[in-house]
Amino acid sequence: MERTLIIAKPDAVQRGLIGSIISRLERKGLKLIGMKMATLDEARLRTHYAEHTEKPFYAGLEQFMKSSPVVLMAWEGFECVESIRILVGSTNPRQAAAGTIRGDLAIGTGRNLIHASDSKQSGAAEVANFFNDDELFGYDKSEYEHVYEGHERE
Ligand code: IDP
Ligand code: MG
Repeated sequence: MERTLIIAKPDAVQRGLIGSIISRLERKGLKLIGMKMATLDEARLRTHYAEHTEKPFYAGLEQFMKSSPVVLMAWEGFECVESIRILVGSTNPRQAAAGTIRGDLAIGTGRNLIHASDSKQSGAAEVANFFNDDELFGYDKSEYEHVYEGHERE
């Protein structure tokens, strides 16, 4: 099972779209294993967005990500990192496919509602960065036999 860190960004909180984001992932059949609200500070953002700190948009991105609380979530599922990136859509919401979260609900690249991990490795690392072990929940999901074949959930 892979893990993905999802951040409902300040625009999702301000626009009342937290529930829509959660619903999309729930409806896919994924398992929510951790969730909390937080205000992200500069140090956390610099670590999280380490690959972007030298880019021209970073200052604006950091300012925006600090502008109001966010909702942090850890999700788990079979090959879920790629599935979630597909559900989330392209970074530029104007180019994101209709039906995706960004394609349906956002316009600006710097206001694209949601962060989602981009690889199995970053998913594991990002979940570990934002959640302590006692904030993550392992539990049986009764619908799993209707979502997965047996070998996919081992
Ligand atoms: P991703 O969120 O789809 O993985 P990344 O390239 O990792 O996209 O960029 C991280 C975040 O930085 C984006 O989600 C977006 O908020 C912001 N960003 C990326 N490129 C631009 C840009 O060209 N202008 C403004 N913001 C950008
Ligand atoms: Mg990224």
